[in-house]
Amino acid sequence: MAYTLPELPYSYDALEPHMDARTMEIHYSKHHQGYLDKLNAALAGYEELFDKSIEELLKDLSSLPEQIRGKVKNAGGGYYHHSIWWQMMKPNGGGDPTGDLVEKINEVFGSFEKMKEEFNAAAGSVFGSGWTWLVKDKEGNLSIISTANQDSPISDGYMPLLGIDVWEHAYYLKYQNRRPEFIEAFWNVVNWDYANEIYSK
Ligand code: MN3
Repeated sequence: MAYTLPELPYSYDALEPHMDARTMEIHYSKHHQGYLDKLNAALAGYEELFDKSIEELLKDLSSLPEQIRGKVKNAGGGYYHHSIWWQMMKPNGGGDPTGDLVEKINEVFGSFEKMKEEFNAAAGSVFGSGWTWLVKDKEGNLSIISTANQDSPISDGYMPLLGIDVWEHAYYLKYQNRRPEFIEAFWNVVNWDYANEIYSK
């Protein structure tokens, strides 16, 4: 069984005006689909790997045959990151953090505002293509990290609670070169329920 494209949890225009419908459509139906197709193609001849989840593959890249390791890292990372990113956003999202996460954010960063500043600065300074994440480590601590290309935080033992795709394809149609505006807009659609759910695991 090959990997499949998870359903988008809302319509293409559901995150307007922050995330525009045209970008959402292309991002999901072309880019996410493209990573999926490349991942499935890379695993041709290694069908036994379809028994594992994409998380399992990314958490243990070194166990993969060398011929496909790079492809799984890139295409598999892209497939996985978009699958979780759609869930990290929701219509009428945003606002302040909720649940147990509030206390942890205050403890680690001082306040939500401080956390946001650090996140925005990190996302704004990613050079080239990549992502910025709020992650939880194995001890349950939070930090903000950036990853290049589709390198995955889960390959380094982190669980992503929130993240932002700062590849140009994520914002160029609406925001052109104004990445900081796109990053700011993200906070209006953040799905804190998702972040809390992962944090509590
Ligand atoms: Mn993308």
